[in-house]
Amino acid sequence: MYKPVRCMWMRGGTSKGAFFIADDLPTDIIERDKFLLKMMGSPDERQIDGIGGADPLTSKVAIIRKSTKKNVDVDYLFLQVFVDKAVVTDAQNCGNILAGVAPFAIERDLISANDGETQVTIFMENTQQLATVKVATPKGIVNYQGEASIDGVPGTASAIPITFKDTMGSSCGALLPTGNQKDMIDGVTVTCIDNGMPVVVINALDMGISGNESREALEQNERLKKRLESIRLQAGKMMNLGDVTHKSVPKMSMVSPAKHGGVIATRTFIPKRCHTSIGVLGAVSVATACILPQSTAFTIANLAEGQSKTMSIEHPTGEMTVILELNSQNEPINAAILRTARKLFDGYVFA
Ligand code: NQM
Repeated sequence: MYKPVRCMWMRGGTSKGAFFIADDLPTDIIERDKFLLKMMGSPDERQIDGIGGADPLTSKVAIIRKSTKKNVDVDYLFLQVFVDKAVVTDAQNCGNILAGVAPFAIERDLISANDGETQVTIFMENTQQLATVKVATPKGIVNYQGEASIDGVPGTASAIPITFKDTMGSSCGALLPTGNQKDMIDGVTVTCIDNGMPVVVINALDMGISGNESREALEQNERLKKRLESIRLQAGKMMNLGDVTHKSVPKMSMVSPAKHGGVIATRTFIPKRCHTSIGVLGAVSVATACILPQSTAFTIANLAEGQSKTMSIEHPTGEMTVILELNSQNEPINAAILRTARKLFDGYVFA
């Protein structure tokens, strides 16, 4: 008999995932991961025997609990369920799935909502850092419909603004975990950076691509993928992430001059598939690389003056705007972005 577990399937930003209350899942991590693999249908490229969408961007899990921390509403643990491998990892955070956390917590009565708008403070367990999110809650009920649009998602929905605080060194312990703004790996100059997400930033030309290619074209480029993976495995060790063979970090972002008036253009491997857009915290890390004078991004980035920088990061399906606040030493102290989310299905998943 397969066991039913209460689950909400939600779109968060440009990703989709299964949202659970922590108490509804097995406490034993091996048992929990067995259940998650089974319910997603992994390992299988098609995830035919599960609810996963056969893409890393639609094979994600959020586990939420009411927080016991001071001034925090809920704790959020993100898990990436690999599509084609029996791997469930907490080695990365996810700023897209984060957009669904506050609506889910309100729907499940973990927190009470105001009449109008509700501000929710979320502790992100993966990186032990905080995010503050605002959700439209007329009459105390989550409103998913609205006029905000984000590239990579058709139509419009209610805006969910997110602010991240002090995300430097989220997983690697330092903004520049190698101690340098640039390093050389396999003869390629790279910037290893972590402002919320570990990312290796590389000039697209140095990888033999223009940076205008589609996701599909890049995923067919076997030579490129091999070179990226070789650099990634070495960068992982240099970034204090250890052996990253079975981890979904660091992300590999190839940058080129912006084509649509933005700051920079990106093509990002996460890390085996090419992202249809770019991850939220991935974009924050790339935006941060743009302001470091010796980074691989600096010379090609279109930067505006000022301590508050509105930075449009272009990607294969449009752009993502990151607002980066810098202190007087030009260090990023917080980052803001806009997302939307939608409840897609609520019920029980069987595994
Ligand atoms: O970087 C994909 C996504 C992500 C992660 C990935 C994300 C982030 O688009 O904060 O959102 O890079 O694996 O959901």
